Amino acid sequence: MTANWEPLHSVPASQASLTGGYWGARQRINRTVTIPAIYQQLERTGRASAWMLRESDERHDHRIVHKFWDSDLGKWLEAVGYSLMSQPDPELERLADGVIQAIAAGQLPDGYLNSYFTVIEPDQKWRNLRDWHELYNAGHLMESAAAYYQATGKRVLLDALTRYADHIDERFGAEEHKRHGYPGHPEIELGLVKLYRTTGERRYLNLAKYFVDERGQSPHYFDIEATERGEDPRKFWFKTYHYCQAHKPLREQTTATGHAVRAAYLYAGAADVSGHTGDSTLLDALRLIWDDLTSKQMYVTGGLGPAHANEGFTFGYDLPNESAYAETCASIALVFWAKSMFDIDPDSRYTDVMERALYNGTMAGVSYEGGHFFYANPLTSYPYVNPHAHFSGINTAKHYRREEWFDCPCCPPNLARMVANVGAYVLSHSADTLYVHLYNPGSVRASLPGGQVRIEQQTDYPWAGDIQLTVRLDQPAAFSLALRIPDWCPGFQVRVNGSTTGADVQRGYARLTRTWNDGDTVELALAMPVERIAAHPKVRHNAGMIALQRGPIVYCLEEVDNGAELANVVIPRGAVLRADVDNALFGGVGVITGDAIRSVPAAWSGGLYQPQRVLRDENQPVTFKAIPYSLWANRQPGEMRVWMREG
Ligand code: FUB
Ligand code: ZN
Repeated sequence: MTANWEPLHSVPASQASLTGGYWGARQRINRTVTIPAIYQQLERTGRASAWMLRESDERHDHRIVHKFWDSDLGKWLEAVGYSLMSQPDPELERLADGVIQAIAAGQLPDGYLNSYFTVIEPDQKWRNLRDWHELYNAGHLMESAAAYYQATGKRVLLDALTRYADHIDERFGAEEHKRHGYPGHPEIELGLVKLYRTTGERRYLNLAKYFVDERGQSPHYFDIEATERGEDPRKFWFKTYHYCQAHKPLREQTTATGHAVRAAYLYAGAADVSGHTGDSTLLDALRLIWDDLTSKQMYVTGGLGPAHANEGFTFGYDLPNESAYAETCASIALVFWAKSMFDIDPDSRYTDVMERALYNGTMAGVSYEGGHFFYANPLTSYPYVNPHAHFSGINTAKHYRREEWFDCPCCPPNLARMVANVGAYVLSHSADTLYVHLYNPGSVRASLPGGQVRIEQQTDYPWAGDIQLTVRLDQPAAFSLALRIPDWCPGFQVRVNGSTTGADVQRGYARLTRTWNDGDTVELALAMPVERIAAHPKVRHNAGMIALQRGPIVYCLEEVDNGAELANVVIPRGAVLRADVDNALFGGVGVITGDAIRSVPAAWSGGLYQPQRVLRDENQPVTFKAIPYSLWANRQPGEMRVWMREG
């Protein structure tokens, strides 16, 4: 079924100036520490120069190790593009231009563009879409090309990637003479849609749609290509195509399944395709999957994918804390998907999740100082004895601090591009409605048919719920300003030009419809109490426990503030919980304090188990301090818990 619709518009990062507050500070750290630190790692590991190697180059065999190196460089270039949009930096631009020249010079005459398969295994191109990430790399480079062109107007990367897209389009598609393949790791769908939006070339959108439509069809392409390689398709190393969401066509899928990053990239790309093609059957499927994911398979932090084995989903309500995988990239992908869903189905059910994943699951992935990263994001950490010490990336006795880099470093540059582009997530707009999703000091400009509108914001969000918005216009204009009333907010008030106004809340947004004049002000007061969050009774890992949340921020206890053995800290049901801003901590962040008890059984004889009748409970009164989960592991190493015992 197709309908006549277009997705809502986002504003590019160039139109958003997040001058201060939470995102202003994080973008400054991203620009000054994270982006340069990642480049150093790209250079140290040979990724930045891989494109200059040639097949005949003897250095190549030990320098190119990953089939998806290009994706890391692509994400870094994309981050640079977004960063340049809001903060010109000639030196950074020169560095990126050099990298881009090398990439373009590495392009083969037929348009093919992939450092690994150009240099290391030139005769293996396109032989294994299931595992070898060629289309995944292409997608990341396409996204970077669109961003870099928008930032600088320079076409070198864009031209290289449109040539590559043409090359791919000639090879894959529904036509008889083309291969009926699609990526094992979705991503190219997102890249092709961005190329389409940037160039207007509809073939790129059609190809993205083809990749979505063909996925999981029979005869199964991954079987066909495996047979062509002389392999038995039944011996697929992961055993099931659920892993890559190719077990059946997407329109027949109802649950979030398999590898979490692959899944969320696919869903985000499919949402974009649905938006631009008006295909409501895709939207119907995505809504079902969204409901499954957000009501049964998402951590309170917006983390996705509990399992290490598949880096992904298991089954409903299976959300272990200590062994959670919850890859940083998966939360970022959820942010992408949520925004794409909102833009075709405007409802705060998407942007509420977007905000949760952004402030918690995503931002936990980078240290406060900006140069260290988490790959997995557990919700409980007991660093001295972690049974999963053999998994890289999880916090273990050896690895419980964030790392400067990983063998598979997909998360750091993903985080850098997300933070650099967060301005694009502040609002969406149609011809007559401006939806404000995120609250942060600064301004965002949007073009409506009546002219440019600039929305300025002043606020201490996410540490306080008062937001002052000022509308800036060249001439009066009639439109609706729709302000998100977050799902965590139990009550709100709106004043327009100082007068309390009743607002019509539709699908989670308070709509103020009027003819706006330059300088009109809106004050939005969102009640932001500390909330004790309980998990669904089927989440067995959280039985009898609560998590603390205030506004969009999920909090945690750390050993450095509360002592060790946090499992013994019990928050009484009636305890008064105080919210403050601690100006001495991380430049000023929200903290929650209150009275708790430490339940320590006295007279423990030393054995591992004892009959309870011989014990006497000794409840020591203590005070506790909780900090934002995203900021854990920035001070002395130690335990951490999001879910705490309640008594
Ligand atoms: O395979 C490419 C990326 O590496 C995935 O998205 C991550 O989960 C990691 O496996
Ligand atoms: Zn990752």
